[in-house]
Amino acid sequence: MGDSRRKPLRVEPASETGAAGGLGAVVSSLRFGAGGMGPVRSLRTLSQINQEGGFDCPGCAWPDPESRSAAEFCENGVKHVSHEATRRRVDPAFFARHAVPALLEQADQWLEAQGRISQPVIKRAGSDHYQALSWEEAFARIARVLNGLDSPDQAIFYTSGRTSNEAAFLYQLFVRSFGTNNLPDCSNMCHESSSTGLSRVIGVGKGTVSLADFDRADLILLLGQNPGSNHPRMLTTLQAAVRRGCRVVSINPLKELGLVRFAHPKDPLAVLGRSTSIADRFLQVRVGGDLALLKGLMKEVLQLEARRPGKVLDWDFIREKTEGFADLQAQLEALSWEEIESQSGVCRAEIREVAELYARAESVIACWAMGLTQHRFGVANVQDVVNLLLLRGQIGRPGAGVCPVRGHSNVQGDRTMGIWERPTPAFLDRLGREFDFEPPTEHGLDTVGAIEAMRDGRARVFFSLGGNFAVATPDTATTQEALRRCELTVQVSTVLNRSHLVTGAEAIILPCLGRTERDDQEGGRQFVTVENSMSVVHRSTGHLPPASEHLKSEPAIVAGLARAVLGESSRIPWEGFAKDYDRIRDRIARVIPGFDDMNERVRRDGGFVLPSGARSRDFETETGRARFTVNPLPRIELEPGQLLMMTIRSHDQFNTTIYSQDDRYRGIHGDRRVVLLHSDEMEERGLTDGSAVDLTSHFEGQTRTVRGFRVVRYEIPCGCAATYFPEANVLVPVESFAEGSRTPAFKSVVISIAPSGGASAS
Ligand SMILES: Nc1nc2c(c(=O)[nH]1)N[C@H]1C(S)=C(S)[C@@H](COP(=O)(O)OP(=O)(O)OC[C@H]3O[C@@H](n4cnc5c(=O)[nH]c(N)nc54)[C@H](O)[C@@H]3O)O[C@H]1N2
Ligand SMILES: Nc1nc2c(c(=O)[nH]1)N[C@H]1C(S)=C(S)[C@@H](COP(=O)(O)OP(=O)(O)OC[C@H]3O[C@@H](n4cnc5c(=O)[nH]c(N)nc54)[C@H](O)[C@@H]3O)O[C@H]1N2
Ligand SMILES: [Mo]
Repeated sequence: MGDSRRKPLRVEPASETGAAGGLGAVVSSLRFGAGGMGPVRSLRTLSQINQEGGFDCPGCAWPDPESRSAAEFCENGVKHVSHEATRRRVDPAFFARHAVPALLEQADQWLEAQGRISQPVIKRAGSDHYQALSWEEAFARIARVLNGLDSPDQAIFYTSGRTSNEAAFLYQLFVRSFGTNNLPDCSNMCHESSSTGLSRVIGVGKGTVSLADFDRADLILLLGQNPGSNHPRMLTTLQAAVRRGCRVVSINPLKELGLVRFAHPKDPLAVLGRSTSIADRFLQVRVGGDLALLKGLMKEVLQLEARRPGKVLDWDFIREKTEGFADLQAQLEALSWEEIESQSGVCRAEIREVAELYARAESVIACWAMGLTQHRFGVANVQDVVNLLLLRGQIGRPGAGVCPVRGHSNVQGDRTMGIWERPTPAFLDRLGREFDFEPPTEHGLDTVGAIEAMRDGRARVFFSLGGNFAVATPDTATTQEALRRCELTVQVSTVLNRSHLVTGAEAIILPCLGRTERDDQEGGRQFVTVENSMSVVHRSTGHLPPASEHLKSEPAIVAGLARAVLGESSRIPWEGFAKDYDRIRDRIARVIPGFDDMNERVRRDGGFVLPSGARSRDFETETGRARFTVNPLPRIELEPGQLLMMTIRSHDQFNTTIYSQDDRYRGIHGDRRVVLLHSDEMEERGLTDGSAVDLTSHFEGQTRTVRGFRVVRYEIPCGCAATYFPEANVLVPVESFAEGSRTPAFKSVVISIAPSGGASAS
């Protein structure tokens, strides 16, 4: 990661970056696909993405349309798939050549590009090298350490969001049979604020819309989301909506290109350069200014109602299906426009325009992602979105509702399967009855809690089913130090990453099959299932030959480990589960509501939809009503010179997997260690384009610093800054998280900036 390898930074004006999608995307995805996999293999693989009988794209959780095109994938899906289908291998010879300390010097992008891990390996205490070991030895070793702990709660079992329903169900069953609820997952860092907020106010922690609703909505709000890069297939849905007259409003500190100009890559006209503008209104909110903005919108809506009584609010719905309206009304009336405008950074006239659009629309969908959830007030953000919709009864009817757009392709399914540190008593009861044991009832550790427990020596073993914990988490220095304190760290992975190098005294890597690969077990060829962002459960079947003969599937790894740890006395038929996943699904059907006849229903084309009361206004809250909530409007207090910084994804990464140093849609090339600033903020500090700066974050008297970032002039509100995830994670304090959901506040980091080499300002 030394500066000698650093490429020159090049920034293009946004007007020259072309349209999102279009020819640029086709060229970029084919270049990537052919590069890693070879042209024939890549065509064969790509033709199976998101098709009936094919595999679910690991890229994101956006649903597949009923009438699928032959190419139901996007530029970024191609990158994720070819990353997995690469021909390069990380084998024991690789580890013999490269000692762990030497690998630690390499950049993340280099590590991930080394290819698929081909055999189980172990780094013994005191050794600098990983060496091969058999699966039996690996399971036995892990079992010995786990069974030697003073308490099962000294072990942590993390999950990333690509794990299938079958693997996730077995995993939580194993972990609870072992005796702990320490099941943190990437969801803790992602949509936990959505799950928490939605459960409180509408009785279910998931979205309420289906893809068909997008064909009927006449207004779609996009809050804190960049679908052009992170959910490209969603642009196709939005484009179709726009073409039939639906309005789209983007609420974001950045004017993301995908929403401004979008050319469908498979649309010939688009290749010739004609593009659709998707968002026809853009509210450039300050980072963290959404609560003020949403309250401003609601205040205007109440005014419109006062002018046209009975024409704007849905009084029948409010009376019959909700509670708490009067308190919300009182809060909104008491708020001053001065406060709303200064906190949101958006003027009243612009807020009124969008409020009028909202008041006139028949059916409204609100979509959001990390721009709302990863804040100190992430849960409140989500609850205020619901408040806005409830005013006009925009939940639980066609063309309307909430749509938290999920990240990892099965992050929603993993939670449905019981990957949760705070399981409900009802769930534990059903699980215990089905498998004849007593699951632990005490709540376990979430992601932040896991870091703290390892840091403080309360946890001694860290096991990870996928993901890249050492890099994806906040407070990189603290987290990595915490991991190093463990006795044993274990990673179930496809490709090499930094979490294999930042280890406990002993470390084991268990290499697994990926989505694209054939899964042959004693009971024949297997498929797995996943649940998308809209609660559709469907099959995913890989077809490529496995990257190595030594790989095991995730369900087989969990089953093998469970037997080794729990011993012959465990009456759960682990071996049978690994042989035939239908047997796992039969149990899921008996334990988890909504999965009856899972094996039969999931074999139907398109799978099946999980039931949800909120979709039919049957709100499963304590009172059976949807709840208006009064969320206080926090003051964002910055000292002179300080900025509020968000950490965001570039176009060319999947979370911690970095494909290149470019961010094509934002016109930034060659460097990711950059900070985006408004011209006025640069001028005030005497900074010019490309100036080298140090960034220091401030939290409860603590400071954290990264050095040598370069300044990029950008259209971002004054008082704000943006950097890339994960390069800036060092600056995010582990104790800074959302109230109520404990989601790290990755998008509200208070920083100051100083020229590199100089003294830190403020
Ligand atoms: N290609 C690709 N696809 C992905 C991923 C990937 O890394 N690469 N990651 C997957 C995962 S796990 C997830 S969770 C999703 C993430 O998808 P997104 O949530 O779209 O990802 P982020 O880059 O974190 O960006 C959030 C957006 O929120 C805006 N934002 C930041 N702060 C605020 C704020 O205070 N208010 C408002 N209104 N907006 C704000 C940013 O400008 C940015 O446009 O994508 C998934 N899909
Ligand atoms: N600053 C900042 N930090 C953030 C965020 C942010 O916006 N800003 N976003 C947060 C969010 S939304 C999320 S979801 C987390 C993501 O956190 P994680 O899910 O932990 O991280 P990923 O980078 O998605 O994990 C990538 C690794 O998963 C492994 N992998 C890939 N496919 C498979 C598979 O099929 N099976 C197995 N077993 N392993 C596989 C590969 O080895 C790869 O290196 O990061 C969070 N961190
Ligand atoms: Mo995520």
